[in-house]
Amino acid sequence: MPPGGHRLPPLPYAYNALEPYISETQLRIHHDRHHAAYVEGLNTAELALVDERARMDFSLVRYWERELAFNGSGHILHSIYWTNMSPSGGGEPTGLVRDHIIAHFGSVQAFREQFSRAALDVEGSGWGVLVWQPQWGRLEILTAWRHEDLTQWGTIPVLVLDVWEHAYYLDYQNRRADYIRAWWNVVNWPDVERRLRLAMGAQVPMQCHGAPGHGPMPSAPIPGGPLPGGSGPAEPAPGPGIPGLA
Ligand code: MN3
Repeated sequence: MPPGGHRLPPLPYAYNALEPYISETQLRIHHDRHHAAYVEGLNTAELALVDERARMDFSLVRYWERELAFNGSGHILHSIYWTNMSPSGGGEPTGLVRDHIIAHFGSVQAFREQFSRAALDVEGSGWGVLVWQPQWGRLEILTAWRHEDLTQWGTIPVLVLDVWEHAYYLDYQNRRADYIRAWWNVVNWPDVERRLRLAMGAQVPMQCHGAPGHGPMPSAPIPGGPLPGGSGPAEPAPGPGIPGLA
């Protein structure tokens, strides 16, 4: 992906496909205007930094780095948000997602309530985000202010909920709790599982074992391996180097 080459991904369903939970008008404005603006902002920031490097003039680098973080994170989170929803969504998580939710949160109900409350309590504009943290080898719930604040480095989002007012105001006005309750009816759990499987193949080395000049890897297991006793197909065993993604 060259700098400035980002494009708005099309919605994976019709604009009216998530009704009655999210209206056609709401979805159209959110995708075609808001998400498009983040893609444009990301491209602009990247090209501005290309220009600063060419001129060796970094006088505006603080501004463009902030634009890069904000718009890049906005583009990524919205792209995940669309695929995390489906007209045939809702219901309960199964298989690998269910196993890992229960392993870390105790129960699907406890997870759902923590996630809903975390999203509800985001001050102003932000997100509820379920992440896989390769460092710890488990799921975690984070929130984001705007798109990029309050995150934890190295995490990989697998389920995201946009709680900016632009995501729900036309349908729910200021009733964020009603929007969150409705949103569970369109959650695309198979997409969450697909993302979790891909995320579990990732490695984000925090320590220097195995790096050039630092000696061999310790024999301790690397986070991100299969959940003992979990259902579903076994994950590929993590090893040195970058594992192939399923
Ligand atoms: Mn949004």
